[in-house]
Amino acid sequence: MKPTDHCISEMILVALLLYALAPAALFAPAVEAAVPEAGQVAQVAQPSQTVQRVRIAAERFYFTPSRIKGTIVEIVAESEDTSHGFHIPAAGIDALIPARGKGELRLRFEATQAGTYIIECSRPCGAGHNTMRGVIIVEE
Ligand SMILES: [Cu+2]
Repeated sequence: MKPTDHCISEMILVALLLYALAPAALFAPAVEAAVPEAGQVAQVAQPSQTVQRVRIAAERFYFTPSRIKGTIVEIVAESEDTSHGFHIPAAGIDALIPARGKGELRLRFEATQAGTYIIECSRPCGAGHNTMRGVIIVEE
């Protein structure tokens, strides 16, 4: 046996030992991250079908963020002051965002076509109520 042969067989042995002793996680496929957690909706392959999850703060007279992108959007909205409305006329959605400390609104927006969907406050909340707006932008 030549010295190099000896070296190579030793290296193979070391590699096998490392493989056997290493935690299984090191060799587990990275696919696990793509598995939806409980309660999460499985995503369809097309990027336009990706589920966006957005937390919105409503406060006289703003939605923050007020500009949201996505075809399917899971919204959790909470008020920082009085109750507000969450109205998307083009999607037939009109829901109440309870006053601060009284809970949150959860809803799912699912666009059937691309476009800009206006969000407006639908509960009179003060002098700037009519300017309390936002948009959901749905790209093709
Ligand atoms: Cu309002």
